[in-house]
Amino acid sequence: MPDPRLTDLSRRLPELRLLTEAADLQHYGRDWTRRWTPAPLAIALPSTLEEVQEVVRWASQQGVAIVPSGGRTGLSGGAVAASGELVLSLQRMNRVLDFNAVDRTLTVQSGIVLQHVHDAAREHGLLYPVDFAARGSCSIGGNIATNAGGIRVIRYGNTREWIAGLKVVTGSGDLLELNRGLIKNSSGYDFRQLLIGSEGTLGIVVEATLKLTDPPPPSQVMLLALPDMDALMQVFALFQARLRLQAFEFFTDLALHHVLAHGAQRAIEGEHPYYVVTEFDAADEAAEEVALAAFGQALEQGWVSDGVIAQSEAQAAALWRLREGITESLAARQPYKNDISVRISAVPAFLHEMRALLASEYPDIEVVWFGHIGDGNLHINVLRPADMAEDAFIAQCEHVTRLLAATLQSHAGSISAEHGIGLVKRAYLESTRSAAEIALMRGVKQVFDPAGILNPGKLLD
Ligand code: 2HG
Ligand code: ZN
Repeated sequence: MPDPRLTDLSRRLPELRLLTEAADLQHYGRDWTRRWTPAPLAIALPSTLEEVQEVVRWASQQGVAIVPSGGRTGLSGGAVAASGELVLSLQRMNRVLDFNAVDRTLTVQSGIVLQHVHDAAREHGLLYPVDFAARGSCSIGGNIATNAGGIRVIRYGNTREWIAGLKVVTGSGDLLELNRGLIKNSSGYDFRQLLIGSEGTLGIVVEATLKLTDPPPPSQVMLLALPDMDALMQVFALFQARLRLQAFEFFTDLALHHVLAHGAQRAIEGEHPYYVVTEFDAADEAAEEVALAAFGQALEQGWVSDGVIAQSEAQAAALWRLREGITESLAARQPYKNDISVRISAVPAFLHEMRALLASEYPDIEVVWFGHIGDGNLHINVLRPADMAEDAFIAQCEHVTRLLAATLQSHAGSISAEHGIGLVKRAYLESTRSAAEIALMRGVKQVFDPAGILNPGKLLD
């Protein structure tokens, strides 16, 4: 017997593609967290924004929760549907709608894959600069929902910086056209920025107008080996003063171990506790000389112990793989993830406290750290030992996360730098946002989504 609510939906929208097969419910009901068992009611794949509006009106009348869904590469459970929700996948709404050479904007449907945005910008001789390892499968709508950051934030900022306009369907089914591509618009509350990072709880992004910029100048990629943790920020300060950085990313020897075991090529011999992959503008030989001089100075100071500079695009890609391949190399272990940030100036003190905490709380557990150290953003991936039950492991990680949240709070940091709060970090939101802020967040949610149907349970409980 088909669910009468779905029969009603099909009657209202006979053209709407709806999936209810068990394999589809599995596939669309989860993201990369893999912790929750998918259990959606059905999957809707609209092809127009009018269909999205009508689905929302139906959901509001029937009291069905909606989980907006893009590439489901999220790491915080923001796209998980484990409680009878309708997954509203934007996958079929994936077209480039417009390129405007004068405004230097690209208008896209929100289901478009990030890589396709990069390609479309490049075809017009321009750059959409937000970039990270999931580029081939994440969608721009998901990037907007989490204000995604990635590997070039140090140069270009987060997704927030690159959104000139949004079309959004609210929880009442209204279509909002936010900012409409304007550069200057001082006309009251900027709902566009409110929607960015709202994790599907205030509205469903259906279209976005993206700002594009000049393509980056020629660059070079360097891998550095560092003898200790303090050297990380010393090298960062030196390189930032001398070079125009595009990226400054770090990982530990344990991260390297996993990524090499997953097929990446070793680039520096020997044992070193920390590594940095950095990319910087290098238009000519003179620029390369400056980089080598900075490296020489770091070597003299004892802040780096070895390094290589890529001699070809292939070698640059191989160096990047050592950093970008980490998540995939750990995926089969279903790590427990923290994604935290502090101000750059607070990184050295925070790192010391964090390392002491992790060492004492996870004595026999592999803890892999890496991340965007030049932005003050660290990823901590905790690996469950084979002989530890999943429940006990999660309980242990949640206990440590509470302690980590307190440490972060004392350094005025954030429990979620770029992956979002979702389900994974909901219990720790208070460590980053005040009670007054959370009360206002609830109030805003009520205004945009009066029936409480948009991604309930994510971000706020
Ligand atoms: C990255 O920086 C991503 O590679 C994923 O944000 C981080 O897997 C992670 O914890
Ligand atoms: Zn990251």
